[in-house]
Amino acid sequence: MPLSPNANSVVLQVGPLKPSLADTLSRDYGAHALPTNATRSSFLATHGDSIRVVVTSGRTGVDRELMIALSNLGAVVNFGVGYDTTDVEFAAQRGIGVSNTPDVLSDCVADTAVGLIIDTLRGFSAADRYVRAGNWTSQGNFPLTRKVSGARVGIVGLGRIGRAIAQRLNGFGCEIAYHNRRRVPDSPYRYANSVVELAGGVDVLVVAAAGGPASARLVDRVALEALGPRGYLVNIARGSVVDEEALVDLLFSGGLAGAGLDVFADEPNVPERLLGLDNVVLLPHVGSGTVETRAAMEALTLSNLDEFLSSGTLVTPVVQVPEAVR
Ligand code: 8YV
Repeated sequence: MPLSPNANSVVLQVGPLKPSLADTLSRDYGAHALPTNATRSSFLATHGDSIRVVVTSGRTGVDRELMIALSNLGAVVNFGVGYDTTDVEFAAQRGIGVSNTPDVLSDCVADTAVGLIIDTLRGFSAADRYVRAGNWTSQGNFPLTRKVSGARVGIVGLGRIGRAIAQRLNGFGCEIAYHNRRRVPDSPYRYANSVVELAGGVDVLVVAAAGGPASARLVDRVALEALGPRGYLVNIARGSVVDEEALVDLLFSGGLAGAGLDVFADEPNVPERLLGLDNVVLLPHVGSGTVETRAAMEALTLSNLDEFLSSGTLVTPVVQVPEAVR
């Protein structure tokens, strides 16, 4: 029997979610959805103290203010691997667990990175536009592009997704180097001590580092200048990791050869100046966006929710619920 929404429910949806997940939360858990309009404060005054778990996504997350308003919150269950919109430090201080959906999306996000590398270096999207505009018949052959196989690729962030990207690029005979907060002990790839050092020695710089305050503008103007006029930037992580203004300036002035971007600093807004550039491939944050992967992310989100409701713990925690409050 549909329970939506149950006055006694302890589950709260924050922000938009995959429709089937939102339906399940409302039907099977009687979940409330946090209003985004003027009724938000009265909703929080009425239900705030009874909510035990929030289900949200990387797009929305739970900030400090909302954690305070939900005085008995025990867990934030995040649909997505990235959780930079949730204040995890504050959650940890308050004994609130946080989970994400790692591993299940690494293949698709890595596939997207490789797709962007190929598209950006070979200019396939631009070539497609060329055909559609009738330029092949009126102007002749498309200009020559840049070879992918054997390219030198630098990966910023050698976590699960970074490693999956490297694994794929091995098949292209690419020379791979990386920079990471810490050197990865068992890694066969060359380690660079800084992003600038990495950028200075590669043809393509791929950003695969987690977002959040610690990585904000990690790829700064100096790093982009080190990548240089023959270098390409690919970002499948978070827009915040790159100095977007510097990126746009350099793409415009010829200071970079091109870029493949799935993520932006202020989604869904894309810097207007990029829209007219043919050496830039722009995607609307679709890295994990396949039927199979989104279903796996949904299943893992629900596993975390069920585990929290039944045992007070999380299956894939970023911050585990402390034993004292389970
Ligand atoms: C999703 C993502 O688009 O997992 C992430 O961190 O960025 C993507 O997989 C997003 O989380 C869905 O809201």
